[in-house]
Amino acid sequence: MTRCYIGLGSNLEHPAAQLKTALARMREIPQTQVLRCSGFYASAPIGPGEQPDYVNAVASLDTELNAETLLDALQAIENLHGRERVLRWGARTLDLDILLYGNETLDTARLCVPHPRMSERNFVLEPLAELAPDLTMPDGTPLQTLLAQCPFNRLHRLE
Ligand code: A4P
Ligand code: MG
Repeated sequence: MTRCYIGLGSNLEHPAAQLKTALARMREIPQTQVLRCSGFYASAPIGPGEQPDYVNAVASLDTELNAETLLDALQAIENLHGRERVLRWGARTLDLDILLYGNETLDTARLCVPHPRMSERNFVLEPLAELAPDLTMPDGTPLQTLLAQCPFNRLHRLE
């Protein structure tokens, strides 16, 4: 069993509803138990052009799946939400990122774990800290240290 943290994000077509449906679908992933989800946070978009605000959250799960198979399952859910990959960091109906896969560090063609940009993103670190305030990253850095160093980006908890 591997404890994982998944980042959820949406800024199109009723983002909070996208996240709720995505969570329900994540509960159907085989050999996997979704444990908890953080509150939902409204966050200012990081990315090109004019985009609506995002809704972001983090969920914890335990899985027997290897990281690539878990990614396949998450991408299948993104596709069910009509995710179109047009522009990097462009607006999206649903983004599911593997933030952490146990204590592993992965760097393959398909997967970089820990998610390479998570330490600069308060819309990832704050909901993660809600679930696991005492977490340490695979390199030994405490989550609280990353939070203290994280650049400010407008964020507010919705529910
Ligand atoms: N990939 C590599 N590592 C991972 C991982 N740990 N988890 C690969 C998931 N996927 C991973 O992803 C492109 C490829 O990354 C995948 O095919 C997978 O093999 P994508 O979802 O198609 O594209 P993307 O999300 O546009 O690219 P990227 O670089 O992952 O974007 P980010 O860094 O996730 O940023 N602003 C706010 N406020 N809130 C947000 O949630 N999100 C983004 C996306 C930008 N701005 C945002 C937010
Ligand atoms: Mg992504």
